[in-house]
Amino acid sequence: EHLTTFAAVDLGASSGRVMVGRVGRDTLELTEAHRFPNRPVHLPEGLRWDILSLYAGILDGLRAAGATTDGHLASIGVDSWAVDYGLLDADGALLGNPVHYRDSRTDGAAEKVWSSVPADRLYAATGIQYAPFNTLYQLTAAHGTPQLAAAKRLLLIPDLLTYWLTGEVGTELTNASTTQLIDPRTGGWAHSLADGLGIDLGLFGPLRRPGDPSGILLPSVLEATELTGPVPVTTVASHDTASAVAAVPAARGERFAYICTGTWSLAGLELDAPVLTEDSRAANFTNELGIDGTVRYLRNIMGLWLLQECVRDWGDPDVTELLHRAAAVPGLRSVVDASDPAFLAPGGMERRIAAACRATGQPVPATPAETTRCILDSLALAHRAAIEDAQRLAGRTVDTVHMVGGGARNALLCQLTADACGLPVVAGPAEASALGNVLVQARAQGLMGDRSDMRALVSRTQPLVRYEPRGGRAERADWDAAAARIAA
Ligand code: LRH
Repeated sequence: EHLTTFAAVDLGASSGRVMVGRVGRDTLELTEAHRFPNRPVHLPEGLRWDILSLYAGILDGLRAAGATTDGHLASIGVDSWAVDYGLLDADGALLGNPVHYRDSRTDGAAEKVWSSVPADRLYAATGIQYAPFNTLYQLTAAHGTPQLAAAKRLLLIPDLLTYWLTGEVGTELTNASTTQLIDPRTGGWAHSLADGLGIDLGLFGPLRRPGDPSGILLPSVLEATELTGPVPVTTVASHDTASAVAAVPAARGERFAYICTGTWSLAGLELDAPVLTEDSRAANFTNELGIDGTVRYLRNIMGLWLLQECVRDWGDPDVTELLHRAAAVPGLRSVVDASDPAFLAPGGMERRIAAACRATGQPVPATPAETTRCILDSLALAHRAAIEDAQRLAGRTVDTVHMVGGGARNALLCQLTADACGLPVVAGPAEASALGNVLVQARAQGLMGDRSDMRALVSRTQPLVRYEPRGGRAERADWDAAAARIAA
């Protein structure tokens, strides 16, 4: 069988990778060419992404990818986390290091926005849930700074990296939807909202959609990577979560919910149209855009960030061993609200979790294993709430929950999620973002049919693990009781 080779650049909050994807009619193989750490830096001015080190990792990765394919790649795609951006000056040079979405500059920015555009009008115009780091609030926080004043262009992180690779500017739509400046009904900019808030939409490059071309590698990039030109860069679903949803291995016609689990848990449904009701806003559901005009109707949950931060505080113990011990701790002793922005900032996570348990009159976890169990129970509970709320708010029912992303490797989290939801969980693929990235490139070259065909190929080729819900009505009531303990 003839296979076509693609490279997927996929940047997560804690590591970046360049993956090589080989695609044929019945083949979808993914191998890692290069993985590199993503280590944000605390500068005196705040928390920043080390974007140059990430870009260097990408060049190294593309060279490593090319070394496995005689220097030939059919195309490259870039995806990363959402909302953050770099600014370019009039010469196209980067102005400063991109600000990390966990930086505190957005403290109080939302209140400032709401004083001129109330939260309900914002939601009606954009369908985006409140999160302090939405680009809209970041730009409000940056208002009047010399850096923003000097900026001629704003490029979201994958668009910035694509610009360095190709010299071309654009704004990819799925990621643009996370700025909270897109109207989800039209897929175009929310002009009057931006005007009212003094945000200059002219800073953004032209919108492009997954599947559109984004240029070809610059000669200097070909030289640095030893690739044989021309190598096209294809616009993928550049929001990592949108790429991951594109690779959910659902069967055609299956009624499914998905949970993209990694640093974050993004839990919800794929819809044809946004849900912009007041109930939906109150439940803090977001309508981000997916491939093919779909809506990713989901809730942001803190995710394994809670555990990653504790593990860092504990001096990086062996996580497999920790999860093993957590599995033996009695369940649902203490839970916290894993959607609470109080857990957003880095540092002192174990202490913050203990404080949340104390404040809700629950036992404070006494060991790392107990804290780990508390975190996983809390995530499972938040997954369940999101999936139940999504069904109610969108008027849908689901039979299966697909868990994709790095957290799909966490058997305890998958099993607890199945138990909490009372639904079977199909776990995998763990590298869903990279696979979605590759599939959209393959489709742009005519190798793929519709979305269902892409998903069927993932399902036929990738190892998946099924978790059946344990326990009956009595156990389900335990989850209700736990939820009641942390209800606001
Ligand atoms: C996950 C993710 C998520 C966003 C967050 C900023 O990587 O893209 O979808 O909300 O990062």
